[in-house]
Amino acid sequence: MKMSGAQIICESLIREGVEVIFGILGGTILPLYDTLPQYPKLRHILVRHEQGAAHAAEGYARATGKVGVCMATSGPGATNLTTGIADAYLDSVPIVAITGQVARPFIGKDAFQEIDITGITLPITKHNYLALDAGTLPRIVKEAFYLAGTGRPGPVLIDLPRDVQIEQAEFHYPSKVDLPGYKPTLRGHPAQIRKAAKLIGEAERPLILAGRGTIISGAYAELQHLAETAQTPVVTTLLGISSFPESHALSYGWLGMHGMAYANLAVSSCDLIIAIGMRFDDRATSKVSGFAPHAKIIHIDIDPAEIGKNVSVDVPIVGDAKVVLKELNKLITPCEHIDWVEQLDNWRQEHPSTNIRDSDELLPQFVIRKIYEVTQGEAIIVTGVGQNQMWAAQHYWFDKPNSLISSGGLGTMGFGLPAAMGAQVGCPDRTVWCIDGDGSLQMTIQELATIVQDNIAVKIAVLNNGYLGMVRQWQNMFYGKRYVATKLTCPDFVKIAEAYCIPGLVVKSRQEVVPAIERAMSEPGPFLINFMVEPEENVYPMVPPGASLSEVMEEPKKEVPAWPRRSTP
Ligand SMILES: Cc1ncc(C[n+]2csc(CCOP(=O)(O)OP(=O)(O)O)c2C)c(N)n1
Ligand SMILES: [Mg+2]
Repeated sequence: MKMSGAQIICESLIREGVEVIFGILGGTILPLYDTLPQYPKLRHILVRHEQGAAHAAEGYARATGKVGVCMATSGPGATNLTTGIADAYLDSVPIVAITGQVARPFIGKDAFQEIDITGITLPITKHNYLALDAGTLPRIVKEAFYLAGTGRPGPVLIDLPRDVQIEQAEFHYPSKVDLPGYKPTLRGHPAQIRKAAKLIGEAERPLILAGRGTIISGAYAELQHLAETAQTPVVTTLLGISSFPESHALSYGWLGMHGMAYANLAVSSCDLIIAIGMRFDDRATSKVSGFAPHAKIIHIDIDPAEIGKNVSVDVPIVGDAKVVLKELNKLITPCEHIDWVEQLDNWRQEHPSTNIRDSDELLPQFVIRKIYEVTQGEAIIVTGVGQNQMWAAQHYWFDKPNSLISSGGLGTMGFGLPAAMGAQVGCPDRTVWCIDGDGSLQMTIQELATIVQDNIAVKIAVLNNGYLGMVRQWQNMFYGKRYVATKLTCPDFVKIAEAYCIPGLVVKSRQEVVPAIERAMSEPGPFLINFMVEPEENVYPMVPPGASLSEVMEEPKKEVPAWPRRSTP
């Protein structure tokens, strides 16, 4: 049956199970937009800036595990998507970005709004396509979704010249892809898995490092089984948070620059690391030569390019985390590491890392803890970038699988609000809190209009410290306290929210915190709270840049800790 390229795209998206597209239109993508009303199953959410569309597609994908879709016109529309595409690339998030392109006869002529977006996104996509024939569109869409969502997930871009959207072609949707060069390895090599099991059996101080790959593959039960059977403590990466319940007796927080001191000490002392779906990012390892100096390393990852990239490993296993752990668990005999676990418990006592000092000031850590308490740990937390991100990761306790959404690899300010919007669209029955910085929020604040137009019930907590706080912290510690260009004047965020018809409250004291959070929770729609937090608070613990994990700096003692780390086991 013949149809237009635009119709072929819509038919193909429906066959891929797409429910929602985040986008904003323009001349070269108009034929596709003009066709959308024929497909009411495809919900379109009109964002206010294409960066918002890409992050919203990411938020949707990160929260649901499905492929997120964003759409933009050519030229500036397409280039505005690139930050979100790069963010998805570095954090292995499956999205498909569809861009309009000038009509085929104009390509290469510097036509109005022509930009070589496949060239620009070559290094930040898993793959991209310039579709030059409407007949190829079913195959391209099929492949794009397959590539985005399988193996190590990532972004794929489809560039659609305007006349290809209009061109008529036969529509047959392929039932499978034929990509001889792309066959992700899911099953780990049995001999390597046997070697890993042997090392685990011999280890005295084993440690699991769980990354986002554990979440992507849904290996929660397998991870817990391994940890419990081999009595092996679990430390996660920042993006691995919520792969393992943080209230579990074997959970020892997360490692890295702002991870828990006891987690970093555990890495520095263990004799075996079982790294699962993580890539030894420099914010996690800190100085590589000082990383896990006494440990052999087993590295399970679906992407062979990650093996040996940043640290050398003893037993590489290429495969899907869930599939590999299932096999590995068959070979693990129950064992105990009582002294090692006790050692970690002692470190946790001596270096508590997430205590909050008793203070009359409005501390950002206190705000997060109260959001945790009021939401009873049930919310999906989406963060901005900077101190707010680190405090959210430290002080909300994540027990529910896949409940933290944060820009890890790219560290993209402006990620929070649109990603929260996407997460809420993907999970309408969950409470989604966007915990943002005053600087980060201002980078994509225009998406407040989107959440109003589409009634997306995101709750927004601005940790308003009046600074580009994380950079101020570096100036404070490493640049002689010279606060160059980090002081921010902010608008009255409550008035801004009101101007968008979003109710809000300003909070200036500790007493107001809980009532404000409860008020936000009682509102059916979006709500914004502007927390005027202590301006010059620093994030601790901190491993200074260039230092080893064992050189972690803790909060200078000020006052007696207010709360122990956790009251319930
Ligand atoms: C797009 C972008 N620009 C610049 C940076 C560098 N940077 C990292 S954290 C930060 C400050 C963030 O300020 P804010 O959002 O207020 O968060 P805070 O650290 O104060 O909690 C900056 C400028 C970045 N990560 N992303
Ligand atoms: Mg700030």
